[in-house]
Amino acid sequence: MTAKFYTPSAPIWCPGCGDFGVLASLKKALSELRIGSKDTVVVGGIGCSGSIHNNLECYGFHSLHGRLLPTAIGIKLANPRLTVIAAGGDGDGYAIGSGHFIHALKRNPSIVYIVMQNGTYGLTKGQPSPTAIPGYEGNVEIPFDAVLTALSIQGSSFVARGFSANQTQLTDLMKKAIMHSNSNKGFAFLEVLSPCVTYNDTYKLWREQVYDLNAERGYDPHNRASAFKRAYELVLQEKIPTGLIFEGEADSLEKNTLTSPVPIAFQDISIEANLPRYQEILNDFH
Ligand SMILES: Cc1ncc(C[n+]2csc(CCOP(=O)(O)OP(=O)(O)O)c2C)c(N)n1
Ligand code: SF4
Ligand SMILES: [Mg+2]
Repeated sequence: MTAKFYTPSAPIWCPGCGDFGVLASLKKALSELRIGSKDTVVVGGIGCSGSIHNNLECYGFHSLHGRLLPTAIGIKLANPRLTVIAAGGDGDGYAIGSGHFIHALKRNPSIVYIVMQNGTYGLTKGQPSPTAIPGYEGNVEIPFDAVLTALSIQGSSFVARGFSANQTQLTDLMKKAIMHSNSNKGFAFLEVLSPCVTYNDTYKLWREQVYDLNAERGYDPHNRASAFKRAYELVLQEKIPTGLIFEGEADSLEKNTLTSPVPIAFQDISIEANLPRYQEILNDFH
């Protein structure tokens, strides 16, 4: 594969798209944490949101639709020293990519996963996504709630939700998510309510519905059972819980699987250095 150096381009999003807010707080979080461009990889999904990495000065990878998580996990396992951020849409992550989402929560790789949730397939012009509300483009189904799902998976270690229109809270959540994964504590899942002004303008509705759980007296983000109970109560009241909803401890995928102290990316894989081992493998086939 060839490497290409380039200057970040201007976003292609419609004026007012929530994804601008996601990009702004991601840039702010990375710069406030002083994480260098050369140490960062952003893996984009397919969708309007999935072009976010084109606007950042760091390594970027445009994955296949719904396949950004296995791509990002592979990068992390090859070089755990990198800050690895997967970022895509709700269609990408909760429809075609839903199996990868569930298993990433279970395996707990130390990467950040940002989902720009807009209740629609923006890029393909406004079909209902799994998070679409009843009545949107003929949808009759109860929306998929990724936060409740993430809380219900026992291996999950970080679950948060922000709103692109609340930059202070979102930047704080991004920093917390990056610090969680960069401390090798596992998978930091951050859903961001990021309205699609062209096909599903939910700014007004979401401003009324968002509810900051961290502002609630006595809320304990370290207790999975009470976090689930409270988040579910709020959903039944047609509120959308935001903030750091849960942070717990579970062994990370790297801890459970990597055996060599030298990351794969730094190992000498030249034929000369490995000839005896290659010979041994070949002999096994004789
Ligand atoms: C395998 C495959 N199936 C379908 C598509 C068509 N497609 C492109 S983007 C997209 C959905 C995008 O929705 P979402 O992930 O929510 O991103 P948004 O545009 O809303 O940010 C679909 C179905 C595709 N590119 N590849
Ligand atoms: S179509 Fe929607 S999601 Fe896509 S750039 Fe425009 S406002 Fe954003
Ligand atoms: Mg979408």
